[in-house]
Amino acid sequence: MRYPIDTIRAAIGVGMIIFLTSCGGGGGSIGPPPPAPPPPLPPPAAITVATERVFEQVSMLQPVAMLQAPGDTSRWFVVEQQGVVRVFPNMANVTNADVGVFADIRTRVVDGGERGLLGMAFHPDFGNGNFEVFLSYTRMSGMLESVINRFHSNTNGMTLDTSMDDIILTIPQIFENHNGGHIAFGPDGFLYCGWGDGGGSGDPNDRAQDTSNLLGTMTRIDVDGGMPYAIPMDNPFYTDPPILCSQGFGGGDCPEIFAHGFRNPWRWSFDRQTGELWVGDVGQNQWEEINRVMADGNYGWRCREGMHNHNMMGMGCGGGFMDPITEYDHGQGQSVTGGYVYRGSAIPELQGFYVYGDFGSGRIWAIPATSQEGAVGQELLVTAFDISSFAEDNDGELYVIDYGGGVHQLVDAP
Ligand SMILES: [Ca+2]
Repeated sequence: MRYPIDTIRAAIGVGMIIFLTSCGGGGGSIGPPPPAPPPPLPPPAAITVATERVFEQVSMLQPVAMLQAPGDTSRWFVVEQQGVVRVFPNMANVTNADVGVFADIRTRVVDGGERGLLGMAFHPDFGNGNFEVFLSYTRMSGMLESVINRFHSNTNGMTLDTSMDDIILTIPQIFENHNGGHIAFGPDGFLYCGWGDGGGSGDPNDRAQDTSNLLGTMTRIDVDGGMPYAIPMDNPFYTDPPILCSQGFGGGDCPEIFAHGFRNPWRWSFDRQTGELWVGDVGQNQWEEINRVMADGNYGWRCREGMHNHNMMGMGCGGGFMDPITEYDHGQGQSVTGGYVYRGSAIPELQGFYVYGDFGSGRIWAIPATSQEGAVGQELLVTAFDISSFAEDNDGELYVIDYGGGVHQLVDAP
């Protein structure tokens, strides 16, 4: 099963490009020798990294995320798509005997394909008088829907009580794919959520440009400020009083929306130094893209795919799009997995680079976090992993999550 990808399409017509250069026969001509070519420009500083398998003796089934709790480097939490969150000590020689179940919501979740338990976020004050954890998943409730559910730990952070419903919001899903589902608190303390366009091919219902629903958007809500949540006053469509789209749509522009025009913002993160929001938006047939997302930005889909026109018919296609910071075509990969801006210490030359990868090709790239639209990423590695996610520990070191069931740390290489 190939999961964040709709399908891996048959080889795209990437024909071999043959540069025919004329060969000046040259023999016998008389005259001074041609001037020596100028010396080549020095290459950009090389970034040499490798991956190193870690926690090898911990079994995990189709992991889609791995995270640490705020202020706690002693444990890791692994999110399995089927609906289980496992917890284990952050020790090199940890084995399955050390692994516990933090949460098991398999009876709530419908999984398979792009459905399942897709995201998890600790409240920023978790462990500091607060024991709230938010899970994002798909379920059947008459129809398929995406859900964000708040749960509490009654065991001082050891396990999660998942018996009670505290539903924050739901979004009906007509199609099974493009559910987004990643959730995370921003440095502003608000909960951000990424939502796909609702699925199908080509956004058939034109959702991502329609700001009267939450499909195809990044949302930003204040889960501490009201029931089920409050709207930050600087959200682009804030009104007083706000009319919530807590079931996916409302009467007008949804005040939850932070930015829109996404196809499937599967994985994204905040730069821990600058607070900037970096989003990998999975493309359709041609272009995978990385966006640095600003409030009220329109990131183009379905009018645009990457930096290219896709379908300019329909709402929202008049212009004013934000172009991606970088894109790559389907000769390089098929389904982008957003990563993190590296702010760790183990790989000095990677400092300040945004790291991202591809689920289909296993490639990993980096690009300076200061890049402007249209920059080109530097390929770091070609791995054999199905990269479902990246993880960042509390010290800023990065890990690659293989959907096949492994965790690999990014390490420095000579
Ligand atoms: Ca876009």
